[in-house]
Amino acid sequence: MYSKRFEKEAFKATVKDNVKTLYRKKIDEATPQQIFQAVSYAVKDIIIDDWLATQAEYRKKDAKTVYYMSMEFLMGRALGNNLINMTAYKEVKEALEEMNIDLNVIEDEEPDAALGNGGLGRLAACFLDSLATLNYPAYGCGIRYRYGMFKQKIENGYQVETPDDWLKEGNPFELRREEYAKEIRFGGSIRFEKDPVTGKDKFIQENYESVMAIPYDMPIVGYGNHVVNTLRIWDAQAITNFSLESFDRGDYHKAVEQENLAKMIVDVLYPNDNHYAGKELRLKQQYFFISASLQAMIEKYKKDHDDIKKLYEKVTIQMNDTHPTVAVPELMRLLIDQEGLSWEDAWDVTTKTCAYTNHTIMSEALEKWPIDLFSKLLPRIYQIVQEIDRRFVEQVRKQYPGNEEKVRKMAILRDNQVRMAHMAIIAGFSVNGVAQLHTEILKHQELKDFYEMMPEKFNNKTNGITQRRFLLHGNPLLADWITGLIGDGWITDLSKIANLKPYVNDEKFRKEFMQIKYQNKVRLAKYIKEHNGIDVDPRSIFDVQVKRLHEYKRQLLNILHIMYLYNQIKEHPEMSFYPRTFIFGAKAAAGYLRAKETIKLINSVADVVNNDRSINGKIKIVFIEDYRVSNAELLFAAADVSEQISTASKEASGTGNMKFMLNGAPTLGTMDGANVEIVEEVGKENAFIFGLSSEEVINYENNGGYNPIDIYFNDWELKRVVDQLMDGTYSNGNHEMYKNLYNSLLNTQSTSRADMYFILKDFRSYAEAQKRVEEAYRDEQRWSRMAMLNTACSGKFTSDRTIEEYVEDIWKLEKVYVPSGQPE
Ligand code: T68
Repeated sequence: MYSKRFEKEAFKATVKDNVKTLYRKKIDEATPQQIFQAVSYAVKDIIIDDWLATQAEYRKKDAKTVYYMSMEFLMGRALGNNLINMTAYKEVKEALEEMNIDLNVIEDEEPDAALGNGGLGRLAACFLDSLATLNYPAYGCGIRYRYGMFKQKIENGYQVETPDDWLKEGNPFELRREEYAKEIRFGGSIRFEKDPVTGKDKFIQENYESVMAIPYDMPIVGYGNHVVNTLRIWDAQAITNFSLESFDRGDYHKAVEQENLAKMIVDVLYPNDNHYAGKELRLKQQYFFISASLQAMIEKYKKDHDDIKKLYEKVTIQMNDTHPTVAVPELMRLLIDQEGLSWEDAWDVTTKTCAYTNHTIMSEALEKWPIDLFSKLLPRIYQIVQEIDRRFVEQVRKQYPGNEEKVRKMAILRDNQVRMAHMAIIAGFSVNGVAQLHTEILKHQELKDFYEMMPEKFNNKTNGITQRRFLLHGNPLLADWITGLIGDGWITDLSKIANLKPYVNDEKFRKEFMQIKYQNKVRLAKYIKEHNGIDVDPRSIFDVQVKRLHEYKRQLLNILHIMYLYNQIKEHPEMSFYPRTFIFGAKAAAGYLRAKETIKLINSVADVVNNDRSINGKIKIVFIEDYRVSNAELLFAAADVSEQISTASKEASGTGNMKFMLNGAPTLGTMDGANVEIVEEVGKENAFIFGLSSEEVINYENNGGYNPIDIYFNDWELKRVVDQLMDGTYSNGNHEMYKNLYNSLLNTQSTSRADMYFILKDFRSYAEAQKRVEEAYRDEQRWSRMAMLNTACSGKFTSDRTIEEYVEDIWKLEKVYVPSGQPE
């Protein structure tokens, strides 16, 4: 479709030209990084034509737009993905080959745009891909962090964080839009005045500090449809630019200080997933990008419409968790203070515009801002929150007379805190969970009172992932093979992948499928050799757990089980054991002690086991350093077993589970999050399910937990493993190294419950499930059928399906078709 502009000779000439103008070099003198830049600019040049055409068409059609507000967009690399979606990947690869340039090598020059922690941020990125591909007008709104998710180094087995200087070489795809800069105000005080003319109340913020928000736009290319949407991320800049004037007056330091204070807002992404820290700078970040995005949104709306009371007909704001929830009072502020609406009218607009997605039920992740901090930083916003709360409490009292318990549980302001989730639910017209099980738990446990009072708001939107990145780009061998069998319809309609099902019954096709898996394992083995110096056998079972390190995700269960297997093999060298390669990848939040100890444990066990020649390489353990979107693509493609072993009820959905399934790796997991729906699609005979159910877990929790001591004393093999945390086996005799982990399982000293995540409780059930994995793998016929069926049954888990559901039930958007923006 783009073949005209990607006509090889023309494209090659542009790349050469770009190398010349950017670097004053000939192509054969350019570094791979320089070639990456030159190629990217050539690609961007073509994208811009469609970008212009798309935005013009949206305006002409006056189409409703969704604003996806998110503190995180975990985009990964852009070049390969853009080429894929422009359906020009193969042509460009060939063109570059003719210049002796390997596109894969060039792609590796691009740093990941890691403006997110994990699932929540990556979901936002998949949603943008699907929105553009499905022809829906959409903006992603976020922050242009100067430093994204930290880079992880493993030194002596420990995680060491280093800054992610992702903009060092410049970002060829972004566009700075100085002309849309917005002023953002913090702090000060509010004076209140009657307008002499209208007699209305006026609120004047005084003695505030302000910064400028400057937008950078990134193109989001739809697949093969000429649509280019926008991810708008905001940079911060001091208002009084470091001026000569202040320099002359000797205010040099003050000027620099201001400059630095402003910049600090967007310096760094907070590296916690599923955890709330309550830092002032974080709230500043939230208000900063929300206020800027809403100001820009209203300005854009007013260009073509004069009735602000009908804003909701053209705009929906989707809040990705509670992080963007200041959007509620900020929209109220803009409508009342700037647009002159009454409270009632402003509330009507706001509550028809805002919708909220919940991503967790864990209490430690819920945002509850201290009122003190909140009201000082955002004085006018706090007044508005107070009024929202006052009116809501009035309503609760009316509906539940005499029931002050309800007020206590449901109010926004309580115990000196602003409870952001409550505000999001009260003001949002939609509240959704991210998998069926999660939504049911929200309705009947965590948010029970809200569900009873406003059941119509609650709905489920099971997460999804984009097959364009996680199959078409990440696993080209499998993608081509599938297209050869069933055509390429699956690329934009993943339900078509079910057409693989008939081929599952034919041994020839199953063999081919496994042959591709093998080649992907060879590709990963090469990566592991280069990065870890470890030899792994691609014929062994590749058992993979990659995700953020968190206690509830239970990487500890996985490694304890490996320690147990190792003990067994040592004790019974003759026992039959199918060789396994256990692969981990995970970043731990910098201040999360137990998580970091778990990384050290994995690496120490790896050291001992990988170097024990007596076990003949039956077990290998690999910790992939700096797990991120780009190397994730290799891992999903090469996995045999997908470890999804969270404590039931804790993982809201999971999305990695879907990426593994799509690439033909059966799930070894608990009945948690979207695992439940995966099993529903593929059949439980094609997965390995174990452990407590969510009801059982919740039951224990409501009754004060369970006692792991009984299990510990009654299962000597498990006891031995737990004791090995303390006896120096994996710490060169140091008895303290894993004491936090040991205590988390058994203790009693700490304030929290022992084994909060039911690791010992689920251990035997997990070990049995692992035995079933081994048995199944030994039977080649059976395994190949299971693996291929996982791919064939993954149709539901595309983010295209998820987005169509959001559009249908919440956003009510219309598709807009865009003619090619290419000049003829
Ligand atoms: C994840 N949440 C869920 N949070 O854990 C996962 N939190 O089950 C789900 O599939 C995914 O969201 C998408 O719905 C997160 O990733 C965070 O990263 C996060 C970040 C900051 C603060 C709190």
